[in-house]
Amino acid sequence: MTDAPLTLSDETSAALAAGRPVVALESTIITHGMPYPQNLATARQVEADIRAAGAVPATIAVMGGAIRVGLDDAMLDRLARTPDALKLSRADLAACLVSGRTGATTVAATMICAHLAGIEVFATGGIGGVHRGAETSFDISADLRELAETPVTVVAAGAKAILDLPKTLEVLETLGVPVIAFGQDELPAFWSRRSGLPAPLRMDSPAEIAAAHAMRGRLGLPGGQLVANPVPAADEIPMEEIAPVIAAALAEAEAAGIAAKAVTPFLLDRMHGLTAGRSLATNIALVRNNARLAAAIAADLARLRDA
Ligand code: PSU
Ligand code: MN
Repeated sequence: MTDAPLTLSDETSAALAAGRPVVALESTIITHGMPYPQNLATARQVEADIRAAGAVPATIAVMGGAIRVGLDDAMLDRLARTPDALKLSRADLAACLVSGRTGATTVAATMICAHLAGIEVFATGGIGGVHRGAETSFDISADLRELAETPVTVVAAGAKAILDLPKTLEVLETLGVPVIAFGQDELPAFWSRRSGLPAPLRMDSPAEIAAAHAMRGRLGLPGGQLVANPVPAADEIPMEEIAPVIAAALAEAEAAGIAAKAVTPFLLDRMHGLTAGRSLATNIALVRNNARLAAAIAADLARLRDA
């Protein structure tokens, strides 16, 4: 039992009580990752994708002094139109709750809230990681340490290619986080299926990922798993095409002196602008693809618990 200020939707609490599959979803992608109205349409679509795959979606956000797990459509709509929502990571969660303000949870904060609610699988777009130039900026996302600490399996399309991917893999290895490419040997790179980097682990079925999640629990290992699911081929932007756009967005961020929490939202927004929306379409497709895989993993975890 937890004493945390958690408010579960009826649908979420019924599913958890019955041991049915539930997939957590983050909200920073809604408030800081995509423009309105595509953010709202995507949030609704992703929830529908999870339902169609036989699981219950639970989008997580902080509203009115409580962690809401499972937002109804009116809450989703309100959140999508709250441009000044706080971006919450582990460091900000308690402060936002006591302030009563609206906060959107990043990967790190969503993992914490999902775990409090008893949800073991979470779908997002791409996790935060080690930023390029981290050797001087020290900008390393709190998402990485959270993966080492909180036992939730996170399905992403790899780390965002705006990051330093080799350094991100090194930090994940140091932290003991399993990085599992789904169905291929190479680490996917968000908008692109390929990164040129071998993934540390590969699995080809949701059942195997669920079994590995359960085995970590049996071993008493803290922390989660990162599942790196390649964007569907029809929706990808190959690395050769996206690399110069990333370079341009990074140069703009540098010239504008963007730092800390603002970096990732700024870069995503500029990528969308510089590609005339193509990177946004790819982002939407990969989140949907991750939601479907997460639903399958959650279903396999539920079957394991029944066995
Ligand atoms: N994936 C997306 N869009 C996003 C994010 C992930 O497709 O906006 C968000 C996640 O909430 C992730 C955050 O936790 O970006 C990383 O931010 P930072 O680099 O500041 O830790
Ligand atoms: Mn950062």
